[in-house]
Amino acid sequence: MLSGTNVPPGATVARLARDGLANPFSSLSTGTDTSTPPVTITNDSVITWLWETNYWLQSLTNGGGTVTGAEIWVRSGSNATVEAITNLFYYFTNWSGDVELPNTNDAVYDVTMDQPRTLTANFDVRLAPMLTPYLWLAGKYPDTNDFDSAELDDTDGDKMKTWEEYRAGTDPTNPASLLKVTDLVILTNRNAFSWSGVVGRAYSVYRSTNLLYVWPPAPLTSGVSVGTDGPVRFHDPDFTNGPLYYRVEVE
Ligand SMILES: [Ca+2]
Repeated sequence: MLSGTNVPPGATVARLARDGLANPFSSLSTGTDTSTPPVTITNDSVITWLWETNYWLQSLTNGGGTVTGAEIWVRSGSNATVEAITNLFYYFTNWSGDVELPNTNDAVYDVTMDQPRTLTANFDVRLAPMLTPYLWLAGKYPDTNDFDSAELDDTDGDKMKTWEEYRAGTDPTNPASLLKVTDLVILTNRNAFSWSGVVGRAYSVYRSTNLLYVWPPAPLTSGVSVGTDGPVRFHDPDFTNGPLYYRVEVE
């Protein structure tokens, strides 16, 4: 910004540049409202400013974490350092976007600002061995930090391990919350039974005539879902005489 144009003798002019303006020729890499010293005009004068190119360093995040060192103007050709700060129960995976190779897997990352850059820090959730997120386990068991063991427990005694309850969408701290068959009806023209469904889960139903054999690879039906938590009713009109066994699986 130029103030004091068409100035009378004795007046002063000053160059002002505000960090964050869209003008890429600001000579300022940091700070706000910095200006050159005022210049006193005593006669007809020409003032030429030597603008230096600066590039904007932008950061984004994907997942659980933040970035420090970005959202600044950096003088062209200079290095900048950003750092990915990982939230609890997450881990940093890599940088993406306007990256320089290699080193995109290091949380502390130096880049040469020879162009505007937008860097995305990617984070992912930490998982126990059976793929239960630490974050979910921490919500259920706030008094432990041994989540690898916690997912193998059955703390509510309902015969479902914690990692199984995570996959089923049930509560591992509530013995009334579990995946189970809730009723079975044998009619003249079909078998029917229900199980406890959870929103956001999909179920497959298998049928076998003998538990000593492996379950058939193809389910009777799959992709069964519910709009609200509650019983899911399944009808099997194509049954044979003799014992039949059904299995419900969370996909
Ligand atoms: Ca339970």
